[in-house]
Amino acid sequence: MKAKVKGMRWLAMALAAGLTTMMSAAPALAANMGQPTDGALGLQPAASPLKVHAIFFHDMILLPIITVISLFVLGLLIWCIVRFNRKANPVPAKFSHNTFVEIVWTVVPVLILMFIAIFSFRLLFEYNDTPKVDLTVKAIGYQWYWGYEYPDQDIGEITSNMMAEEDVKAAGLPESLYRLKATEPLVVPVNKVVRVQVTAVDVIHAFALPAFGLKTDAVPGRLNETWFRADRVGTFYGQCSELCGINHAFMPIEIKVVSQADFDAWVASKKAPPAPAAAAPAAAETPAATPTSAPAAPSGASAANL
Ligand SMILES: [Cu+2]
Repeated sequence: MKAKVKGMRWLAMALAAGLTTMMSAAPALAANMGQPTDGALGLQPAASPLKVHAIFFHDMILLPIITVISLFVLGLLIWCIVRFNRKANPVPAKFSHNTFVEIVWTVVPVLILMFIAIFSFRLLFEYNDTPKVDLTVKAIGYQWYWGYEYPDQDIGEITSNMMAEEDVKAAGLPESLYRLKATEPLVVPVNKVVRVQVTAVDVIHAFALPAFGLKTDAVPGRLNETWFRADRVGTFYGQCSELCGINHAFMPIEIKVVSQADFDAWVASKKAPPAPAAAAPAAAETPAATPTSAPAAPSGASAANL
């Protein structure tokens, strides 16, 4: 019997030690900013205030409560198994109610949930109350890619597909960016409040990016809204997070955070009508062709013959 108790104690200690090691190892492994890290534990590092607060809620509020409750229940189980098995307790007690215990196990969970709710609602309100907006972008989910619009900058929809595996390799990018790298990123300025209006055209998708704590459903016929303020320059990756069909895993979200000057330059480049820029070299190399083709234009027959 004593040996059994010793064994149980040893098991409990081993479990506690394992849990501590796992928790202390988590921050060291979760090093990659803006993308997943192989073998890491914990949430991706934060690059926006919402995510900082979401991590606080998870690490400082939920995780300790979950750990304490799990260990408490594990202890109760072990105690029951050891103390009240048939050999140790051949004559079981016959009572079936205990008012005090019943009140405790009703009131304590209510208090725990109320405590969690204080932090949970604070975070929910923060997600909901968008601060003064500096930039509005619209993200539209399609089967299976994203379209980005900048209504205030008069930039029409930019199609953002997944970058093919061979293109990721050809660009010299790490293999881990396959299925995260997009052909066109969503470009935003750093330290500016970006409002993202999220919708979809065909089925429900979800606009999600862990480093900014974003996860908003893209629902056809509805305009959802979320926001972020990227606190550093860099490239951040997310993925559609609503099972939306066969190519669900192939519609990444890439957000490129740049300085205001770089953003202005990018806006100017997107605004410039592409036709003249593309036509310029062609026009330069065919100056002779233009006069000859111009007189030919009225004569439909000769143009057709050519
Ligand atoms: Cu999707």
